[in-house]
Amino acid sequence: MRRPATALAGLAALLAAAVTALPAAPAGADETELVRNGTFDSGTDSWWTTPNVTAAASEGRLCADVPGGTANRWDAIVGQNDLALTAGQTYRFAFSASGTPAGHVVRAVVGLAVSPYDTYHEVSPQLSVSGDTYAYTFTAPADTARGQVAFQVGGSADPWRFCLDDVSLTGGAAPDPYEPDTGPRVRVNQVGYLPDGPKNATLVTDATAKLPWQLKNDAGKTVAHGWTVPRGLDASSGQRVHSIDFGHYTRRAEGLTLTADGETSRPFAIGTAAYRQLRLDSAKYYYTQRSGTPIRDDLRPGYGRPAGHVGVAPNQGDTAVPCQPGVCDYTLDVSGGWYDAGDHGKYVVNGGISTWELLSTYERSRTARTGRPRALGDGTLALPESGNKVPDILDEARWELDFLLKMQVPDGKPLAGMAHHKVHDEQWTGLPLLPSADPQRRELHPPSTAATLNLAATAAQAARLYRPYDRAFAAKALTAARKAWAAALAHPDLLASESDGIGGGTYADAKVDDEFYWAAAELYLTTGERAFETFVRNSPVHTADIFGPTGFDWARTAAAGRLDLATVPSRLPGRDAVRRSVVQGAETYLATQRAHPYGMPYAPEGQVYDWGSNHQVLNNAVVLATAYDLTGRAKYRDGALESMDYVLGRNALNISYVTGYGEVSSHHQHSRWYANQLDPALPDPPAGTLAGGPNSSIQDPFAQANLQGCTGQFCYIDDIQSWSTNEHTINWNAALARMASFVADQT
Ligand code: 9MR
Repeated sequence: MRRPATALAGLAALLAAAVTALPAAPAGADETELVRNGTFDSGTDSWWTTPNVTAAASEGRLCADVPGGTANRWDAIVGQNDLALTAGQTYRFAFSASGTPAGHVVRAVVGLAVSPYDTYHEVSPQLSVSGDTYAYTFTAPADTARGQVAFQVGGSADPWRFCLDDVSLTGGAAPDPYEPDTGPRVRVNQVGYLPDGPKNATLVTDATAKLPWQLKNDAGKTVAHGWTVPRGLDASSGQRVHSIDFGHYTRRAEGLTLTADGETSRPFAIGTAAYRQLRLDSAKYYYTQRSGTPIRDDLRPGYGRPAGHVGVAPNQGDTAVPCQPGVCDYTLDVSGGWYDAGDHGKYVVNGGISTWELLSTYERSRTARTGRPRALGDGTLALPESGNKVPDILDEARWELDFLLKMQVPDGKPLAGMAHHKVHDEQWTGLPLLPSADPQRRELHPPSTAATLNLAATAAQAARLYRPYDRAFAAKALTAARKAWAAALAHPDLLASESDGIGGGTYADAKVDDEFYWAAAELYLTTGERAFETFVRNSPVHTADIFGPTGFDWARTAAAGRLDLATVPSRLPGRDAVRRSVVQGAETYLATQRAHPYGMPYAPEGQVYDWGSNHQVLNNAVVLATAYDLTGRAKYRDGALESMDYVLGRNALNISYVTGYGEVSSHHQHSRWYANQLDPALPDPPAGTLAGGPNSSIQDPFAQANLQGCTGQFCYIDDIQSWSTNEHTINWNAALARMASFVADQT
């Protein structure tokens, strides 16, 4: 029997349909069948559909006529609600399905029928006309009486016919514990080592005595050999390991491998080409994150898509966005900018540090001895603006800067000069969802001091860097920066709310003395004015030890100011002490790295890895790289280079965290539009996309189901559902771009 049609479509229909009595079966009892009438022997009893789907029993199956012309998978659904699931219990989920004509995809989901619609397990097989049987096991991450199986069949331009049979969900299935496939026990930088750079690897072994190793060329001939160094138990992985140093071998080659303890590493190169490409790819990442413009397929083959959030239905933004109720009485055109990550949100806090790190990549190319300003110059990144005689890296950063300026509260309005903290959807949207297909209402969130200072800092930095190319823009940016600075001084404690996290991330930051310091530093470096100098020198942040284990990020921005004060020419009194403080910070990271058998300059207290730990590793490497720029001492350069090894494969999981780099690399990053894992018609993230990486707090249900009890480096899973370990973001990729550029400059 078909459930009576509800008025709402999409997610709302899931909610509306979740109103029948609870089943009597005890939650998660062994081998209990939870699905009612899964064989359709009593017609379509217990099953519901969205109003646009016509379903009926046909030859002992359920067959549904699915309309064409819907945008999202969840715009057409066949489902069953009120399934009781038990946290930690393993379930077997099985069904048979067919699709006519061939090639259609069903997104089969077990998850919550009610907000926040968490997905506990999902698959998206492509259906055949004759039909196939599918079976999976998964572990429920939470207790619920409001579980659901849903077969999402929307998103097709043309109508088609979907048939379903033998749907089953049974508890008590044999647990299927997640075991990462970590491949050979010899762990290397799968991308490569610089000919004259350090070359280190890690061997996982229980052997207590040193072991021989061989470096082999692509013909299998040994070209170098030596002995491992036993390192004992590694706290970051819980493994027993040895380290291998083959730095004395300096000949360029492809397809090298390292053999020890009967295992042979994944292949790698000694050379430089990959880093020149990584410099470009990590920066090209930003074009495909652009909002407010179509992504041109001729510039990014396979990635073309319509403009997102330009006021064209079903989008409700971003050309005239209202505030959250009660926050303001105006609308703003905040179109443009980059999407923050795999979501459709745009955040000034985080946009700021991301822009800074790209701009600082460019600025370093002009101030550092090994810098090469033309490497990211005009014509290097295949942008729509390429050929305009402005360095491409500045063109790309400008896309975000223009957005940041639009987020400033207009003159004459309350809090004029402050910046709205963020703009995003009213509710979280599901995956996959192209930006242009997002139907949610967009809202501006209250201005915050942190956002205002992010704007002040980056606009001030922009004012000095764009001046040779666009004087009018440089002047506009400086005016906005001064205005933001004055507004922040007048409202020094408008903090974004920790609880404002519906439909978008909070990016709440309770401590803004570091943002004040950073903004003052950028304003000083651009203007040389006494007031900013005084603010910088009087700030306790100026002399504080800011290079701790977890370094810097969107919330801890003091280093952005400190690194720029150390490297950008100025007459700052006491500048030598500033430079020394950066070198001291680098010494700390060097010490961490030397003690670390995986060569990481990152060892958080208790091995509690941060959200986005990969970029923490890279930002600590930025401090090492800057110490090299300041002193010319090789040990800092080598420390910075060795830090890349971890991110590119010398790690406990034997994975390169950069898409398309290394034999095995992350490619299922959480994203609404690089959602190939869920929809074969969509691409994986582009080459050069950094995954967030191990996160000990595993906040998402998928990671919780698979990684419970994980140690440090193991708290990662390359699955699109794991938003807390495997997202990609503009701030993380900025750290990669900054380091890729440094490494490429050492060639
Ligand atoms: O990277 C952010 C991390 O440091 C925070 O702890 C977390 C919770 O606020 O949010 C992360 O940022 C996410 C943002 O809020 C929304 N877009 C995706 C970001 C990466 O997951």
